[in-house]
Amino acid sequence: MEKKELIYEGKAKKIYATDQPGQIIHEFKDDATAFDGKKKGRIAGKGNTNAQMSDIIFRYLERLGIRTHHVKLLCDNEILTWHLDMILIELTVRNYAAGSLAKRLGYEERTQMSEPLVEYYYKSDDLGDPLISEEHIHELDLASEEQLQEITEIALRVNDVLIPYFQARGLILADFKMEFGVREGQIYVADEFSPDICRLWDAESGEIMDKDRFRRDLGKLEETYAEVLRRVKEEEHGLQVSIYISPKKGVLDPQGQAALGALKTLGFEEVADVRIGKYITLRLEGADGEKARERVKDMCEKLLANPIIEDFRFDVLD
Ligand code: AIR
Ligand code: ASP
Repeated sequence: MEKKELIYEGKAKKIYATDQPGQIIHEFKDDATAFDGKKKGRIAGKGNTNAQMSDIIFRYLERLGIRTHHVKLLCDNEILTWHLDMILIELTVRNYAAGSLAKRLGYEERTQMSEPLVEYYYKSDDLGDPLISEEHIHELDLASEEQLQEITEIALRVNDVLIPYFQARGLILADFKMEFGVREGQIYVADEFSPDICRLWDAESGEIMDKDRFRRDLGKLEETYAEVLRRVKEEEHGLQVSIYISPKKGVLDPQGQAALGALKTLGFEEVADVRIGKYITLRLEGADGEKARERVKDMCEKLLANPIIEDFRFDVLD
């Protein structure tokens, strides 16, 4: 595959044509900008992190049945993607208040949203990507009603799968931005998924692990991007298994009984039944699908649970 002429240069990426019909190359730059390009700088290694993280996350989303423009990683800072007709909407999903939302509505930073909050912005550098309503989208004819509904559903699904994904890597996904495009009548997730387009907070220390370090001059830029990539890469391979074990109904559960008694004493009279079990996580390497489920069942029956007195169930996620 041949890299051909430069089609477009943005703030953080260069886009090249290729000799493959309908496919383009995104070269991720180390350049960083913020506040509509007013603040400029460079973060060594950012291009590599963002290309490789996008590759890993887009492949993960694809495995869950979410269509993305991603084709493959070409080298440390380049990905090959499908060329899309871009929808000129930037959609954000926010689990916690931060950045422009905190400023605009007076939220204290890190206030948790009661449910994921979706916002739409008009993708226009000249206008500074302003916040827009569904009515604006309709009036500007940026997307049909069905397309708007579909991109909203995709973004919420991505949020649902990436919250636990980052949680398993010790990171809280506070918010993110998504872009979309159309190819052969279908909607695809576009752009990238990296610390440039989302907010990630360390689950233990609360430390900021994304581009806010640049926006707010917090330092440790290279280290932070490298650390996020390290965490994403570390857990890339294999299947994530969650196993839930609880005492069978009717089996004596002294711990549960003790907790029930103690809860009632503390004034939680509404508690009628407590059963205390355990939660086990495993990662399987070199395993796949149905076979993996059989093996996990076997592990539960032979060792992890006691099938005579305990029930178990499990989820296997790739
Ligand atoms: N974002 C929005 N426009 C460009 C970017 N990168 C991302 C931010 C943040 C989320 O969208 O990185 O994760 C919300 O940004 P803001 O500035 O509206 O609070
Ligand atoms: N990259 C965008 C800009 O330069 C927005 C941001 O990430 O803050 O304005």
